[in-house]
Amino acid sequence: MMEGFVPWPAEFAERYRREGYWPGETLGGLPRLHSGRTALVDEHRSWTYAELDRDADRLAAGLRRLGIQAGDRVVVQLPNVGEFVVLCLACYRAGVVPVLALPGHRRTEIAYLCELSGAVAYVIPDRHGGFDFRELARDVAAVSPALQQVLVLGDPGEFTSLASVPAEPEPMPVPDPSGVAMLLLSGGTTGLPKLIPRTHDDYAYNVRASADLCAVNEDTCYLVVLPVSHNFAWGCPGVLGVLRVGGKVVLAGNGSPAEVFPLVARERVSMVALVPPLLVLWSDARRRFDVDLSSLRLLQVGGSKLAEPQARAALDAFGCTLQQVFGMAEGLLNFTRLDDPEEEVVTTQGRPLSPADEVRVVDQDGTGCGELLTRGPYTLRGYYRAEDHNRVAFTPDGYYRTGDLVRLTPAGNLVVEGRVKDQINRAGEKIAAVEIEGYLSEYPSIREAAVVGAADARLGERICAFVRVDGPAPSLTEIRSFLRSRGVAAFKAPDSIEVVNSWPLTSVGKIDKKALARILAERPQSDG
Ligand code: J2J
Repeated sequence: MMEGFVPWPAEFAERYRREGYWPGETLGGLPRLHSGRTALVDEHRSWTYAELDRDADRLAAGLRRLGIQAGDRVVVQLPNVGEFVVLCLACYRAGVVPVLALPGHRRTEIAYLCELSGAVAYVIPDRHGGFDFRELARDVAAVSPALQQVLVLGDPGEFTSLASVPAEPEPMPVPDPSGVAMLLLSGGTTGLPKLIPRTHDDYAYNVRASADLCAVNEDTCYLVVLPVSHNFAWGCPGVLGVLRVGGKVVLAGNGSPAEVFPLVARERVSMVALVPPLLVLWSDARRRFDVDLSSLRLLQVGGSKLAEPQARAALDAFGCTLQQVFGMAEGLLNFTRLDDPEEEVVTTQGRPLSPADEVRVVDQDGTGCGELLTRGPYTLRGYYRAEDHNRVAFTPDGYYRTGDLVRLTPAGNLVVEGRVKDQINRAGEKIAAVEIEGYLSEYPSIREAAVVGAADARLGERICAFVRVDGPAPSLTEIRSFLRSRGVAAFKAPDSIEVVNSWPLTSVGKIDKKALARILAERPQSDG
């Protein structure tokens, strides 16, 4: 068993097997069927199922030949390209454990992921979004002693070309289904993101049950506009759920209506996962584009709270089924059902996917609203190599403390009312406030910083940094370039800065972030 992984207690694992949640499926086995059909389309090319299967086998063999062994970790930072899918399948087949980073991550995040995971390889595109990832890889390699290989999609420079890796397929032992298949990134609340171990057993169930719930079948054409490495797009049911049953996956570089609507029409896309800001953009744009979107059957939306008027506007604009998804890379997924009454769909975030999901709402003040705790057949029992953090993130009986405040409707659906975790949810992107506070406090003229989320009509929340300064107050541009120079992902940069002379304090003398949030809330809302 992988060191640093917290398994389910034996009695739970036995029960999940006995009750059929964990039949012993592994993730690499998924697309071995359906051979002549188109499996995958990206901006540059397409793969049939047979081609995807063969490419995954060849790459799995090639990874082995490079000396990357079962159980080794590989940090994967690729954009929405077909090679991401091939690589993950190859890793699953070889028992190699991909660590799914986001394209926006930079030196600070990637070096940390390499160190924490002990990665032996790092996979990047040559350039993407105007950024040269080989420069990033040089910086990362310089501080990551365990890293032996950098594999590059495109022009490799001094590194190894990903295209040169595939080798003649060889028989390989099927990985243990109860072993770790991959490491996903958490939103993080206490600093840099934690790593979430997902086993073959648990994730295969996550994928299969989500696909069943969403009635995915071989006629499904699933469009990916969110980062494909995000749990929502990858496995809920996402790419893996669609490939499992012989549907088609279309990978798009971004979600802008001008680029994506014609693609929906051309490929006859039937299903897509969106975050609320994208759903709003799509709804607003719907009437401006004379494009045939009649193939759309299911719009999934999740990642941050969808406001009821926005849900109604989407129903008006598209006239297809809308589904709210309240999920987390840690595991638990809540979905509104395809046949739920419209009222539940527009006002709630759905209910747990599995009959084996155990949820508790810790209502301390009798208001009906409290922190959501959960455990189940696809919810982690501990973050990877995070013993201290695990003591606070889980109850002694193994429930994960989600940090989300929820209430239950009479119909049994959950409504997300807020959160207790010190995190900002910017357009579905999660950022730990303390992480940004740490960077800001290193800025020469900043003495102290407190970062809070401010309501934003477009993003849901934007990042507002309150600072106490010694000398001239930094501008937003200065802060952005400071963070860039520290190798921090651009999506973590504050959207606004507020200079204060003193802090509102709580009764125990800490900075009162609720009071700071109230200051922002009392102002007229920006429309972004
Ligand atoms: C309010 N808050 C939500 C929702 C997530 C599907 C969908 C989303 C994610 C995801 C995911 C929310 N309304 N509908 O992995 O498979 C907030 C909660 C939650 C956190 C998890 C999936 N949907 N959230 O967003 O790991 O605070 O996963 O705990 O990125 O996002 O974030 P993440």
